[in-house]
Amino acid sequence: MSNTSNYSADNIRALKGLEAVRMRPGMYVGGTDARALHQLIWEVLDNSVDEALAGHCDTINITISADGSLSVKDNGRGIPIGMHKEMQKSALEVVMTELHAGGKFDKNNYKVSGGLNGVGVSCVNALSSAMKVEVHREGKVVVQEYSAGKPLYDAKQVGETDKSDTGTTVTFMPDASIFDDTTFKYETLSNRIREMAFLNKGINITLTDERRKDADGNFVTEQFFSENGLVDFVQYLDNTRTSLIEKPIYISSEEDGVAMEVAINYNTGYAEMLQSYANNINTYNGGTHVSGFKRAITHYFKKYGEQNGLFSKLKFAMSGEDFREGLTAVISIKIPDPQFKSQTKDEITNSELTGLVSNCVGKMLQIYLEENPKQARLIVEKAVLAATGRHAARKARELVQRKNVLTGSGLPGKLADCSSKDAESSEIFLVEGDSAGGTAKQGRDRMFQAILPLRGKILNVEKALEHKMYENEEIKNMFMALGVKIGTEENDRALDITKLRYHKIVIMCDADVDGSHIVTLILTFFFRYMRELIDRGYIYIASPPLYLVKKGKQFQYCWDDEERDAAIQRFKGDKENVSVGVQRYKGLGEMNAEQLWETTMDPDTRKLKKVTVDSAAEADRVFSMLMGDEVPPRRAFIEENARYAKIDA
Ligand code: 0RA
Repeated sequence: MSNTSNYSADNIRALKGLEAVRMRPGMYVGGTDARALHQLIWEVLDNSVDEALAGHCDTINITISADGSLSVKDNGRGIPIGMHKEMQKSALEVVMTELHAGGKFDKNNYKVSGGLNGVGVSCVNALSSAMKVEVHREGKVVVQEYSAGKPLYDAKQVGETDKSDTGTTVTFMPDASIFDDTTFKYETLSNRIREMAFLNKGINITLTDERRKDADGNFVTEQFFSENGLVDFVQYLDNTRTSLIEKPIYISSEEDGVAMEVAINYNTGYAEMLQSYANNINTYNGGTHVSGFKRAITHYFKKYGEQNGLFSKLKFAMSGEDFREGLTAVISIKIPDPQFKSQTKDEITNSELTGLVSNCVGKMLQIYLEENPKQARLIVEKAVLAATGRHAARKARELVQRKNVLTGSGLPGKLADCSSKDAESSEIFLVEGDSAGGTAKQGRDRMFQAILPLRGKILNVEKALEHKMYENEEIKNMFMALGVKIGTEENDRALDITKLRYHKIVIMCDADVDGSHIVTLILTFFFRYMRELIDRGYIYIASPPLYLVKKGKQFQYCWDDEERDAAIQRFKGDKENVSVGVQRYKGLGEMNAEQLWETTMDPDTRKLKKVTVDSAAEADRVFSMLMGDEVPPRRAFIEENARYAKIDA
């Protein structure tokens, strides 16, 4: 398969296309940050998953190599290797280097899985300092390599193989001159791969990290496979909670070319966990499919309750959300022509979905309710409790929020506010303990830094009824200080942050077990009740240093053991008998005001960790596990992670 050597117009056009991708990565993968970097993997993985969904592939292996490159290997049909007549080069090269070449090889099935942008493997190629593709097909092994998207040589046959051995392996090294950081994060990969395995049952996916070895000296590796798809998914999401019903309710249908699957579980907790997907993309803000689902749930459970007199003692109307307390559900639709509200694809708008999902879920629910009266009653009785709780919470909340208005400034007495009234440039430190709070007040820059000391452990909102929250002093103080309101007449869960007083909310706790527990309690509160603050990137965790290394008048703060050892080494130099002092900070209280400012509060030198959520499903599971009732999974998790592994801070 030789190429025409004269440089054709096509070649020049292809190169121009790839150059455009390199010039504006934002337009193609949404930027150059960690999220954009991982977007590259999803692009490559999606091609293999599509091959599996078309029924040609059942195994996908993903490997992070020791050098930091990534490879995705599948046993699909292999990318076509013949000559592309029009383009005068191999079809393989066309797929790998032409923007949007995917469509030119119509695979007779719509592309369902979706890297955020569906930009194709050529985009990943353009953004990689090195890429290699190896195809097994028609008894041949064919390879081609690229740099910044440009082929280093024509696709060439390097060997033979059995005709039945087919597949594609794509290996790439993200371009360090484009991305801020080219380190792939294992947790990000494993969370998304797990999700993909649940959403597309029957595919064997393995993830291997050759950068790390386990205790036995083997590379860290995980296998993902789901036999029952969404049913497995909701059970996984709920495995740290106590189930209310015996087994999940499962619904699937295919109508007008739209495939729909829903799994529903109820647990004894208070959180609503509704995950929705369109073509394997997490529609974080829901959309028409979610509206249809909610409509059916409200309508049929309400009808059942009415018909069976289960609301007879209730003095107020049931609301839709009452039927979703303790609900864990996953909705997945696959649709040929998805329409999304925006570039970020977090909301689907195809109007036909509402009726479609609502009808189908409704039909199945009717059957379920008829056949499972015991479970039906449990669910509706739980909803009645939820309604009662909602009313108690509303009263408690209104009391607190009214009082705020009455007490003049509406600010808690413990708050040392900053003088600036500009929320965007203002920060508030939520500080563990009155004494550290005092030090922080002395050390801060009062122009833009406010301090709110919190006493002891705040309420665990994962286990408490909502109204308890509004009776908790520390939580009340946080509400007042932040200027955030929950609940309107129509919607008890609505969050009003238009009067938010600070755009940086920094949790500052001791670097010990109690301190991490308090951080987790505060994060649970934000995650469950003020999620928008996390999503907007307003929540941070302060990181005080762990050590102070001293020699005479020289000193250095260190944030981990490695840094400490390096500092000791540096102070010692090549002399033997030098005494170097090491102080381990157990709490914020061991620092004076100046030290606390220097190390932890000064914007020029501090190390703040921004709290972000990669995967809402995973975060939900972690919070329910860390803060919920069941002890064994929590113990296992803490032993495994010992830190906030799942919270990308
Ligand atoms: C174009 C056409 C065909 C398969 C593929 C592309 C394909 C692409 C990738 C990317 C990763 N793994 C892949 N597997 C297949 C269809 C070829 C045919 O009709 O046999």
